[in-house]
Amino acid sequence: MFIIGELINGMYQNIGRAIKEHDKAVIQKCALQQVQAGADALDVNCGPASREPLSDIQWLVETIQEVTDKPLALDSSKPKVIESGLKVIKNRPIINSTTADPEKLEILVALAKQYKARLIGITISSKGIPQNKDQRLELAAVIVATCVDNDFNVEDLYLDPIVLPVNVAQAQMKDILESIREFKIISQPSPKTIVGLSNVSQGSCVRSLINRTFLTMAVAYGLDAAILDPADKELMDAAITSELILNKQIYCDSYLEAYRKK
Ligand code: THG
Repeated sequence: MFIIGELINGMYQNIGRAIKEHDKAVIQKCALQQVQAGADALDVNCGPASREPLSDIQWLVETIQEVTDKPLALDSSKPKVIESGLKVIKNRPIINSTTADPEKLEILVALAKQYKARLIGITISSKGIPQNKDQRLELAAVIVATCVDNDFNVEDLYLDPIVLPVNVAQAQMKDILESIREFKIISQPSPKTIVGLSNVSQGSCVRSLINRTFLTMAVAYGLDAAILDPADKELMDAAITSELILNKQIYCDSYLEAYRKK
């Protein structure tokens, strides 16, 4: 499972303040904490309150790169902000994300090609968030087709069904899980799949349990990657154990420690 740490997001109060005050220590500590907890990559999101997202994202990228070489996922709904981050990124970038809107898709697939980035495609269009599996698949097919038409390697595409909070969209959870399985059969080779996990428990009070239960189920449906809180040790243990059960790792009594030492 490819883990992207979600904690460098201006939506968190401490991060929002650190961005505003250019407090490098807070960002660097958060980056290292996530890497030590097992993150393979770090999401970088200036948050909704950023007044200067074009320069804030560059400051974040440069600040994080001083302490880690892990890949960074530039998380913004604005292609201009992503492009700004791409200009200063040293390692292979991840673009988070494009929607299925043709205009946005063309711009971001072209940027992904230019910067040899991996690309996250979320199944949202100008009509909003889909309400069922068929709508998700339709949008996923649009994203895959645009990648193929532009010679962008589909194996570098991560499709995201957009996880909704279980407390408001309980009836959609099964469709979201099944979308993960069906995204994989849209093309050969298959695109990869990803979720923003914490969305599922927003507004609920037993967040950690809901997060790890959903993750475990999503892994069973073929999930390849997740944006999550790697500081949640029980969640990370569940992710590792899910893959063990699917025979993606060899069992030994100390498999958790063995995985963490990898
Ligand atoms: N898909 C993709 N990218 C994404 C998401 C997605 N990026 C953003 C988000 N969703 C994933 N990251 C988070 C980060 C934090 C939370 C949820 C998802 C979260 N935050 C607390 C809350 O809202 O309750 C904030 C707590 C605080 O303010 O301190 O839950 O789906 N591709």
